[in-house]
Amino acid sequence: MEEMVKTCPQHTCSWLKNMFTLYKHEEVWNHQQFLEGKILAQQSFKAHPSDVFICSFPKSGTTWLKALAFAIVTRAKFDQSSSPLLTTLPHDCIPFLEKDLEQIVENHKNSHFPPISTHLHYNSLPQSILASNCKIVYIHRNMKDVIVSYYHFLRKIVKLPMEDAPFEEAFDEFCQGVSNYGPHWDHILGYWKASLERPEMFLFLKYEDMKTDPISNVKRIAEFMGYPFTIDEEKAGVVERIIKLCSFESLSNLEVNKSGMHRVEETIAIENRLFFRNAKDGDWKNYFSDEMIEKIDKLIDEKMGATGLVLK
Ligand code: PAP
Repeated sequence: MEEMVKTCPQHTCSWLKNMFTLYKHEEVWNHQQFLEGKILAQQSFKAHPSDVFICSFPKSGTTWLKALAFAIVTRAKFDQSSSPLLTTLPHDCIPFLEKDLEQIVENHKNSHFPPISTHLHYNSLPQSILASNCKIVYIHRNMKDVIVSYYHFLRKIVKLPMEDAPFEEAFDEFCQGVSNYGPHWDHILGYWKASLERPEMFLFLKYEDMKTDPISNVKRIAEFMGYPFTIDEEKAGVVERIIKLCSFESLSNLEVNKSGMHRVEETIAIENRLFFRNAKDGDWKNYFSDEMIEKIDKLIDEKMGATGLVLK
């Protein structure tokens, strides 16, 4: 597998002092470990019709959506004082297709636990997911904030201060489609087009909308996943409690998310705190020059204009 990956076109990110290399496969750029995970999943993953996939481009709200999905699905078992979310990073509560195949097989055998997350493009999903008509919850976020979030996440992983990691270069690279799971727009377009063809399979969520109206969005997620809230639950404030438990303020202040580590593979671990930065909408305004705004708005119009999806 490693040999195969090494034959793919490569790009080494100079803005990260050449400490991060991406490989292009099926028109998508990936870090080696995610590409290997993709190929393994494509070769061996067998979906169950009851699986629900949480799909996203990196830095689009995955951690939040995973926490919400976990809290929704497990609410009969745990409340806000006993939830594993209090002691476990959301990424470790819901398996990731490109990494946790063994755990997913165990979950299939032992229990009914539908959510599985992935960053794979729609066209790269293992065939059995589509053949089984699995439900897909897709979250997307405006491209400008995704770029800023991605920039900080990677530079912190390789431990570079901002002055040593030129944002302009990171921006240009992203706009060329070269980022982990990039191009960003192809990710969104793939799911968007599929959702037009098979609307019953998809729930499309926007990070910014979830922030402005969490209650109706959380109800939509629960309903779509097959775990609708009862009227009694709604009256008892269960929806609000789940929103509070999974909020950025609550999760980012938990000890596990301040000091714990997330194992990505045997030899690589990421600090949990890197998944929680500031969760601000429009933080890009602190980073983009006028020229960058012009360039990216043009790119968004070019790539996404016809969809009606507002991503600026
Ligand atoms: P991932 O792809 O590495 O899992 P993902 O969770 O999709 O990352 O995105 C991380 C962003 O979500 C961060 O945004 P920022 O860099 O602009 O701050 C992170 O702060 C934000 N985030 C994490 N948890 C939450 C939450 N509970 N509510 C809202 N936003 C959150």
